[in-house]
Amino acid sequence: MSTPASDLGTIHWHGMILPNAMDGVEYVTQAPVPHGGEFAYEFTPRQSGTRWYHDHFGEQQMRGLFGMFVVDDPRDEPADLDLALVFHDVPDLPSVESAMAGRSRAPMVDPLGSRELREMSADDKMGDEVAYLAHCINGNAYPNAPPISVAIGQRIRLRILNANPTQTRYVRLAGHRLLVTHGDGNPLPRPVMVDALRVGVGERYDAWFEVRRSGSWLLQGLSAEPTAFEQAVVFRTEGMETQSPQGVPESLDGLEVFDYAGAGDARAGWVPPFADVSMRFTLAGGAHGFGEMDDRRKDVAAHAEDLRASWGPGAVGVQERDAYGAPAALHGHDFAIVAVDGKRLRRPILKDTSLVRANGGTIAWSLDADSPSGRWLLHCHNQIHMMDGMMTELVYLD
Ligand SMILES: [Cu+2]
Repeated sequence: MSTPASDLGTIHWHGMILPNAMDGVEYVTQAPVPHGGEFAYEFTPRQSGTRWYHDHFGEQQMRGLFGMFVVDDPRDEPADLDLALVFHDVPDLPSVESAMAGRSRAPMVDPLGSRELREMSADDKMGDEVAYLAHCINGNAYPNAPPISVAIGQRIRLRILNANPTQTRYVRLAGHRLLVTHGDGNPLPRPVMVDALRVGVGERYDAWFEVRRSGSWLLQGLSAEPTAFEQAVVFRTEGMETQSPQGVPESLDGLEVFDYAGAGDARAGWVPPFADVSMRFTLAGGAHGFGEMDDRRKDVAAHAEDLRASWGPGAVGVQERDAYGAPAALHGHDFAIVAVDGKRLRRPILKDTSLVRANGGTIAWSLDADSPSGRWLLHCHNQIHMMDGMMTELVYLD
C-alpha cells in the first residue's frame, strides 16, 4: 500500500543557491521523506537576508509547512527593532479540491484600487481560486495578535513574507510610509519610499519606518475579503494601550504602491541584453486553463530533455508572458529583472520570485548560469497552477 501524500514531505529553501541535492524537490532532487523519516539538509548560505523555506510536496505548504529564516549580513545597517512578519492565510481545503478541478466558487479578492482589479477582464475568474478561513500574521489573527511596543526615535525593520499559496497581498502601515530596501533578501538598487507594498506569493520585502510621534497604528494585509481585517498587528508607543489603533482605508486609490518599474526606474524601449541562451515562456493553457508553460502540457522530464539539448554555462535570458498574474519563481538562482512589460529597468532588481502582470504582461530575467549543477525548477508559485503543471526545469549540463 503506497504512503498517503499527506505523510510525505520535503523542505525547499526558497531561492537559496545551494547543492542541488539540498533543494528539497520531491522526485527531482530527493525522495520525499516519509512520516517518521529523516533527511539532513546541509548547506552554507551564499546569500544573506530575508529568506523562507516551505514544503515542496503536494499540499503540505497549504497545510502550514513553511517559515521564514534570516541570514544575517554583517554589513547591514542595524535596526532598533528587526521584525520577522509572515503574512499567511488558512485555506479552506475543500475549496482547494474544487480549485484544482477549476470549479471553485471562491471570490477573487484583489483590493479596491489595485492594479489587478483595474485591469481585470470579465473572464479572469477561472474557478481556480482558493477560499481562506482565517488571515494571520505570525500565526495570529487580529485582534488576538500581541501588540508590538515601539518608542519615538526608533527605526524599525519589517521583514515581510507573503506565504499565501495563491493570493498577492498588499501591505500598509497606518500613519506611515515605508522605505523599501530589500527584495527577496537582496538589497534593492536604491531604497524606495512607498505608501503600500505589493507582495506576490513567495516574495519578501524589507521595509523600514521611523517612529516620529506617539500613537497606535495597524500594520495590515489588504484584500477584498470581508475578514481581511484579521491580518493585522498593532504598533504602539507607551501610554497608548487603551487607544484604538489607526487603520488604513480599504482602497489603494491614489497611493504610491511598490512595483518593479518604480524601483528599477523603467524606461521605454528595451533591447534584450546579450545572452548565451534565451528562452521564452508563456504562462497559460492547461487542463483547466491555468497550468501550462509554452502552451502544451509539460512532461517535466521530456522538457528537461529539450533544455539539456540547448543549455550550457553562460548568461541566460528568460522572458515570460502571462495570462493572469503569476508569481514565477526559479530555484537555486538569483535573477535580475531587466525589463517589465517591454520597458527596460535602468536599475535591474535582484530577485528569486517575480510577479508577471495578468492579461499579457511580460517580464524579462537575466541570470548567470553559475549555480551548482543539477535540475532547478522554474514554476508558478501559485500552488494550484504549480500542482496543475505550470512548471519546468533548468538543467545544467556537466
Ligand atoms: Cu518557494
